[in-house]
Amino acid sequence: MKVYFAGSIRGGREDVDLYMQIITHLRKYGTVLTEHVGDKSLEDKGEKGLSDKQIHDRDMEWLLSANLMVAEVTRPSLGVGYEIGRALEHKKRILCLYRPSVTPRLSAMIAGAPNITVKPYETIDDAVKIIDEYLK
Ligand code: 6IA
Repeated sequence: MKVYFAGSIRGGREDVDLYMQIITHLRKYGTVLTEHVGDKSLEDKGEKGLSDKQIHDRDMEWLLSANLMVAEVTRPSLGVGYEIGRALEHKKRILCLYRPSVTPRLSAMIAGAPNITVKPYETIDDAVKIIDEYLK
């Protein structure tokens, strides 16, 4: 299985450690195409000098090849919202995870979208259980 993990980059990196923990769990199910989203030093590395267009086109190619999208949507990110919309358009399975203690009111365009599974959680243990249940 190929998993596309989406999490905020320019939207704010406060949750990067959590992203990596989720990615580590997702690896048990297959290849995570976007491990860099959980990489703390991504901003310093500057994604190996790729232009915004190169990043967009490469990520879209990965997204189209994925069987599943898992998005951590606690931190509002334009890029993550865009990726979710594109994944919906291509009828991908989409699981969105968010922490109500940080974001009590998730965007209606995510919370109210058809064909997206949206699950609140608080700890990494909760997230692991939700992912296992979803993929059972
Ligand atoms: O709007 P955002 O930057 O928060 O969007 C984050 C989402 O877009 C993630 O789920 C990624 O899949 C994708 N994305 C955005 N920027 C990048 C990137 N480098 N590399 C890979 N994927 C990206 C950004 C430049 C970096 C040096 C800060």
